[in-house]
Amino acid sequence: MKEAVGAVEVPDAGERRIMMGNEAFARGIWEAGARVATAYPGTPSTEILQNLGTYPPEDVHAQWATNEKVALDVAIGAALAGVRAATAMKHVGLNVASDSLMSQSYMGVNAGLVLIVCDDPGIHSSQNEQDTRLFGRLAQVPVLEPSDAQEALDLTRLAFEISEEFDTPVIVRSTTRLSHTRSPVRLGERSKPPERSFVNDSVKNVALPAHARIRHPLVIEREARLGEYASSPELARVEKGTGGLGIVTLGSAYTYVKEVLPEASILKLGMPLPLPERALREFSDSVERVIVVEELEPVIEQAMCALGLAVEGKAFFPRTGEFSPERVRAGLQEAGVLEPRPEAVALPIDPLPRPPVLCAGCPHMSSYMAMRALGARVMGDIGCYTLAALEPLSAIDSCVAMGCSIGLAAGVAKAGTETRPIVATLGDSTFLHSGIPPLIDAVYNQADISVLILDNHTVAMTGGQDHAATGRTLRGEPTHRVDLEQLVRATGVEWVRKVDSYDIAALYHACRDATEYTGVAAVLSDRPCVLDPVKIQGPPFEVEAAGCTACQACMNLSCPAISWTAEIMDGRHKVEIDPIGCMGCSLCVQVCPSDCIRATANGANA
Ligand SMILES: Cc1ncc(C[n+]2csc(CCOP(=O)(O)OP(=O)(O)O)c2C)c(N)n1
Repeated sequence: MKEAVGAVEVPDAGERRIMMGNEAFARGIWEAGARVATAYPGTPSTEILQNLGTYPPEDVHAQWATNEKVALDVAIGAALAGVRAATAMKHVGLNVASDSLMSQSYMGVNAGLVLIVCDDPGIHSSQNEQDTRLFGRLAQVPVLEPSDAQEALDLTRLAFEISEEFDTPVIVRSTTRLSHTRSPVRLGERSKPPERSFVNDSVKNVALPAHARIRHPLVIEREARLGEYASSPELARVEKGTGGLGIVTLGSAYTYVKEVLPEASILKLGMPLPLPERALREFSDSVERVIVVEELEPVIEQAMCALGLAVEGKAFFPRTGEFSPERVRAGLQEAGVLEPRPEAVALPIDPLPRPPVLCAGCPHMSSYMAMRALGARVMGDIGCYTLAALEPLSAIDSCVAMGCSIGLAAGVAKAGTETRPIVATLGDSTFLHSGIPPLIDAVYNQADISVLILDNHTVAMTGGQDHAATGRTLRGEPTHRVDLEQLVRATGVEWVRKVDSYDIAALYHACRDATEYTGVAAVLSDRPCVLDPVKIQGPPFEVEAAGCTACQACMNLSCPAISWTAEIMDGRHKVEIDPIGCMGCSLCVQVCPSDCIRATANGANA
């Protein structure tokens, strides 16, 4: 065992461990001898970098980036400078990083460069369920697709080898299911890749039109060689079964097929792109009927059709949502391959729906109370606060993708059709990620909007990571802290006010004044997230039932600690506060018109 800073241990080679997919990706990056790893958090990918941060810093430098493009650029720079480098992101993160990836594909690498991109079939915690394989095809780079944690480790290591051998960035595609489930893994040694240094090669390293014209044919030629490599038995594994049916599958879908149809002949693809044409043709020839079982888009199915191979797939399986053994079974039943099973006995359970809510004491609640009170047209953004779009706050009118709020607000303002005050709301991490260019744009183009930055000093949505305005690195070391107020002023915003998110009156007045200002005005609503670390202001509050008129003012905060009493008093349900859930933030006290919410007897809340 080797000690790492902030880490408990680095498990030895040869050990067998139960690992989450994301831990295995981290281990694979470390075992491959990578020296630089960088990411912007995003579910389901976040734990990869968090986990790498537990390996010795002298082995691998792990850091949070301000966004995915910056992360990829740092990794590209490290690879150009001669060390293996990795970046990890969620699927939509690749949209942000794609500008660099498209050119990097032409340039190739020096040392190995690997992108771990985690898709989210079923949209557990994302804004869409795009299929990263399509990006791989567009960028003409290889995509590897593991099925379990062992393959996550092994294929990550292999990805670095492929990257160097074929001079290309490599994508390893994961999904929520793989990233967040655990399976056994045999650990390996950390390899020592050959030492390299920066190679002076302008045609290769500088993306100029004249150079790109030379490089593009090489990319196409590389694609053909990679397709042949993808057909090798290690990456296109045939598992001979009985009968004339052949299933082509990959990723998590492979494990479901094995569960519901263990006797079928299977072609398991470890590297679906570039297309393993030879392996697909040979497999098709060896069976009577081919069905492709792939999550999301029919990438393999359509490619096989284009090769003129007889194939079925999405006629039986959906293009949306996450697969499961039940879904795969249902598809195979529809294809007439499996007999219908007797109806499952439904359990007599009717679980209460639990929609996601803001936490008790969440500092974002007051900001959206202020928005409602102002009757503002609110362009939202992506973070915990997107939940304010739901009842009872219902205070966000639109939200597209990270960093879009300010641009959307400016567009609404320029349309000239809106009579309400126009406000963009976004969190501190989102502002740093992609909110700065649109703020500069709004000032430059004299948009008449207000910008409300919800500064809770963390990336709460993905579990409380640090960023450039927290003053701490990924490994928790102190570093420069970006001053958001100064940053906002530097873009040219002259009207800026910073208020405590827990002071509803001050927040409301600041937002009202901002909306009355002509031009871009900014309010920083400032209060650390209650969960990072848990900050309990004081003992909980309670309601004096006699004074409660059930007016719902406190209910509208959407605080999960506030609910109706079960019993009826004076002819109505009254409000009660769960003393375990209450964080003592006092927001409900501030909005109660009857003044009937008090600190509990042993408390000292004011
Ligand atoms: C391009 C992209 N990258 C990452 C994510 C994952 N993600 C969603 S919101 C968010 C940031 C939230 O932080 P912040 O804006 O500070 O708001 P908070 O959740 O702390 O309230 C992240 C990283 C995403 N949805 N899209």
